[in-house]
Amino acid sequence: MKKVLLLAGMLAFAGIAGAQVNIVPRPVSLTETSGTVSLNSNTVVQMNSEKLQPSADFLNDYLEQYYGFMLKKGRATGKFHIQLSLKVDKLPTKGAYSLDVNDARVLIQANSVEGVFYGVQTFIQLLPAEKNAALKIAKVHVKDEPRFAYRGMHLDVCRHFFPVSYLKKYIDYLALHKMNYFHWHLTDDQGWRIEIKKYPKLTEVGGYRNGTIIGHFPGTGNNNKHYGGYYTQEDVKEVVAYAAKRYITVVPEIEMPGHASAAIAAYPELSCFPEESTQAPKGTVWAGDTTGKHVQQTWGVFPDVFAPTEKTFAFLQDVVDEVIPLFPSKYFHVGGDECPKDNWKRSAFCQQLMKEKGLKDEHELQSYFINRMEKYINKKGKTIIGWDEILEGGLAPNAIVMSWRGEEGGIEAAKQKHQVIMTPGSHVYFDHSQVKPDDSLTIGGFTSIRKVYSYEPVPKELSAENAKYVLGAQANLWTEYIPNTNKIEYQVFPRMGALSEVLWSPKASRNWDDFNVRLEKQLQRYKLWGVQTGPVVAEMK
Ligand code: TNX
Repeated sequence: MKKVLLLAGMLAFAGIAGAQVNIVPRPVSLTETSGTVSLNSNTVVQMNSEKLQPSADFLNDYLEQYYGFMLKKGRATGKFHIQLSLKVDKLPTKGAYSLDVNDARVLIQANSVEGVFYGVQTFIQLLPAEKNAALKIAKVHVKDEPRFAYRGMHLDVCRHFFPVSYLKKYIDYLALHKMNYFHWHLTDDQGWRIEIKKYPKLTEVGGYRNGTIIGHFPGTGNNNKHYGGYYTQEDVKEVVAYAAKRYITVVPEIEMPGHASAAIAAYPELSCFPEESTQAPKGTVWAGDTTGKHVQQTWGVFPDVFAPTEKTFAFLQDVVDEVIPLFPSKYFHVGGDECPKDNWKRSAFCQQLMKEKGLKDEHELQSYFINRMEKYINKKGKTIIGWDEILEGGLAPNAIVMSWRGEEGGIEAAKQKHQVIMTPGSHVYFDHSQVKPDDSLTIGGFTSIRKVYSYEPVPKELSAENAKYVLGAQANLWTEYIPNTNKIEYQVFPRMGALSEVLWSPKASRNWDDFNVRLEKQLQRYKLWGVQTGPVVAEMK
């Protein structure tokens, strides 16, 4: 039995590395038989369930966009056709599918709608990567399923703002890589980006800044340009619905208690010191009024954070009340990172509160803050996610931890039997440079595609039992140095290809040389999509 499996594995390997078939992420098994079939505008796409419409639509949109035609809908009459099929049998994993191409038909089969959608993504990669090429398709048999349940990409829309039309494109890229979570970082010091009807100033005031530093922090000046934007609740619904048709869950992030300058600019009473003016960090040049509270114009971490008052909790609960109905996701990200404790230390109110609640330091005060919000959010049926700082001072009972300062937070949380999502700065920060020296302005760091490819989301320190708490991983795209969508793509590609394989494919099949062969074709696909990618760099350090 073992021998047969091994042989099947080797054949699959040979098939994937062959000239025609180059799938990213690498499927669990793929075998190729000789010969091809052809696709054209007379080919019928047929489904056995209305629920598969989003998969058929995605395929047709792709065909139309890149090859200029759509498939016919309806019943195939014995001719070559594409069959999408939901089949109630117990395939092992959510998202599992099979794809079969032979002379009679293409059959994509799964026991979940997601599975069929992933089968469509693999099928799309059998198409030529050149526009308007003859649509000859290899005959293959694929059996596939994802390794991790959480396969995410993040986008910071606060440091720079991107329109809904682009978010849809970004979501399409995720879908094409079989990713299933979009972490939408909606609030930060440099902009509050989601309409909250009860607090209109959050976006009227908090959505805009008077300028932005020029160049690398602390900058060589300020561009003095009024900058910002926000999403209405209607926009948010549109993005969430678009993602849902691609089986991508959108996770909103509302930052607390730190990274709150924009909210405080709108409502100064949320600060420990409402009368104090916003400070610009040393060496930075400020644009406009220097008195009163302002949205930040530069990058970093700022001391003016939410005061843990009843007023703040009432405010945040109101915000949660408006945000939750917009997002079907069972997760709600509360941030929790980089909250300086300076103001809490100086504040008589905070010190008194700590005494009353028996909190021994400001870390425990942060923990109190997150715990309170968790309770509120749990009551509404949602689970919180927080950056790994939420471990400090004691983890909220049901929280999921996003480990970003290396793997330690993830290891610790898993040992405490909390679920974790790995996003370590060492391997999956797509704001870092992917080439040395930098060929454009980035935040710094060096994370080549090979380094991303080498990433193993389950830390070796975890026992098999604790490893079960690792839901998956995510790459983060912080946009301090990403002012436009071309730069997003330059930073994201080709690294997203490597990440998709880390998250989807079996650990045992991870092989850089094999990936490199398939990457050639993947780079051609990126070109087809009109993406300008960053370079492929094999150095690790
Ligand atoms: C740290 S990762 C941050 C962000 C920055 C990023 C830059 C995290 C939870 N916080 O606020 O944008 O570094 O790489």
